[in-house]
Amino acid sequence: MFDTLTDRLTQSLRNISGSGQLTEDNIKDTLREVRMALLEADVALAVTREFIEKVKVEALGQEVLKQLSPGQAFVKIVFDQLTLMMGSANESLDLRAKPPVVILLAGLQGAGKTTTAGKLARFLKERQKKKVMTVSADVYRPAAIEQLRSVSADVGALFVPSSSDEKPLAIVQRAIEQAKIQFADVLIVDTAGRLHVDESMMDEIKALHAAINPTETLFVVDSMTGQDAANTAKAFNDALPLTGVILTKTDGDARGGAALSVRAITGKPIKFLGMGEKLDALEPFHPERVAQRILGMGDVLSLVEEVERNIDKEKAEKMAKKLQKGGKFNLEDMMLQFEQMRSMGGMAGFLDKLPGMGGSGMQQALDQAKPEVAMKGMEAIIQSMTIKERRNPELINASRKRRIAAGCGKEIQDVNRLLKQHEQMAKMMKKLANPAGMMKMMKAMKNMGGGGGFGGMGGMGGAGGAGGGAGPLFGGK
Ligand SMILES: Nc1nc2c(ncn2[C@@H]2O[C@H](COP(=O)(O)OP(=O)(O)O)[C@@H](O)[C@H]2O)c(=O)[nH]1
Ligand SMILES: [Mg+2]
Repeated sequence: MFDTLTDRLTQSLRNISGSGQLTEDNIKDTLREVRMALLEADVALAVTREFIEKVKVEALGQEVLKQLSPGQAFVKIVFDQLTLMMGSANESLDLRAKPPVVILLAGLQGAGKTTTAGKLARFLKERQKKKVMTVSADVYRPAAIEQLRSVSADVGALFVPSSSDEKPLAIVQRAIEQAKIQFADVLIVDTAGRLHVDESMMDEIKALHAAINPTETLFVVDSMTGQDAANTAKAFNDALPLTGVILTKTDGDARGGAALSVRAITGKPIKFLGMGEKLDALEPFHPERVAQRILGMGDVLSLVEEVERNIDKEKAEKMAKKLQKGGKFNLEDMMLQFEQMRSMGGMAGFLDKLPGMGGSGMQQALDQAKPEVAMKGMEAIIQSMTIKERRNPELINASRKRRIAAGCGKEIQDVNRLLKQHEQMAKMMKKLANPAGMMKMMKAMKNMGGGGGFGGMGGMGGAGGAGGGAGPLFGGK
């Protein structure tokens, strides 16, 4: 997948040379080449345009770190935008509903629905330990029902027989009853496709959808049809509330236009990739990994990350020094703490690195407390302050609070809460900053034995700071 695109992009991206900042001038040619490469990969024109525009805005608005060449910085920008274009993070199936969770598969004939039904059944059974049942509502082709029976048997899923003289709706309602009786966790419904989008097919699947109200409605589409895949996805999405897309036959797709366009055109996430005819050839879709595969520039990307990590480390060390000299922990420092926490994969990522903290109980507590959301809210408040206020929180009187709250769409109480949390954090920092406190922390960390885990944390300043931050964040919830 993506071979041609990778070749083209790699070539053009290596061409930005020289030093200093990215300018209209030094990115012009490369942007043109990236644009050509995307169009050749059969990415839709509108999507390509928007992509190029975003890359341009990012590139011109960004200060290139002195440790990087403009070319390297540009690769990172293209990578970030590619990832964003495909949806930024993996979106998994929603299986939390009361069982049986119904998954409806829709798509044109030959797209790979029946094969995908088998693959999904296998995936859910093996990876998520679900009891899976399948049923075919494809009453136009008796062979299609037999095909689903056969793949279901191969992967060890329960199968509800159906026949071509039944109505699709009656079949599915019967299957839901069966799923309840046999305690299936998931029911996968395979449907009939046509060669083209036509009204009667749409009406049939719309009625089916309305009657069974599935938790997941997945559009299955052949990636080799390029931007047409994105357009058919749009037609289905206009008719049905899709919850996601499965791209099939990506093993035969050298261009990748569908993968790049679907999200932008439909607004719906690609959830899986079909990568072969066999029933184990299904992979959850990870935009970041796919973007990396497309760019094929793992070396440059890890270098950029390394440089960014070091910059964070320097900032953290500077802050630690300041605190040790008796300097105050101000709101700018608090923002830095948030950034660092995020670069460690957020609160959950941070706790995961601590032995004994990564368990599912902790994860659940975190899900409920939503520290990431709280953090975003606090950052918004700080961003609404002037630099002077960030450095001297004591200046913030009632009228300033009112202005700050209005500036970020929050309430005065939120500003008060943030200031309180800052105060607690500052106290904690003061304790950690004196040599005895530092020693205590270091010893505690050694005892936790988290050697590897702390590698990326950027020295004492980073580690101590993040640990100190955890308390107030939870306290405030
Ligand atoms: N190479 C490849 N072939 C696939 C993939 N998914 C499905 N197919 C093939 O595509 C053809 C049509 O698949 P089928 O599941 O019957 O499509 P349906 O009409 O949508 O149910 C079959 O020959 C499958 O083996 C895939 O990910 N890779
Ligand atoms: Mg089929």
